[in-house]
Amino acid sequence: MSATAVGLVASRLAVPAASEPTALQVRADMAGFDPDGLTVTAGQTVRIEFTSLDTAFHSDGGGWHQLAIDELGIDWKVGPQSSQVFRFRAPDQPGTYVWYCDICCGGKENPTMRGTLTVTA
Ligand SMILES: [Cu+2]
Repeated sequence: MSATAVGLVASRLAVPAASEPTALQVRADMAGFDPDGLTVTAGQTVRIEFTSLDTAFHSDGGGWHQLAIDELGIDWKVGPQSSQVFRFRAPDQPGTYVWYCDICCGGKENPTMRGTLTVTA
């Protein structure tokens, strides 16, 4: 590892490192999702590592965040400053699906805590 890489790692100590860098990365904090959109191919098995950047000291949700897509039966939750890799099979039909977090920030009606999954042919 080069000195530059070590410096980058040290400057990002507050952010949990991805445990599976080859998975699609989605991070959540009180400001929303990063990124707030993903594109996957229809019928593919997709791995998403979902990370909460917030600490347990948040009064609004205790640092937990959710990524839910009702139409696909997805309801993933991660605890404060932790991550988990989830797998799902993208639907066969191309389309767009809105995901949301219903834990914090006023819940699923808050447009900040939303993202879009795009399924392409
Ligand atoms: Cu949230």
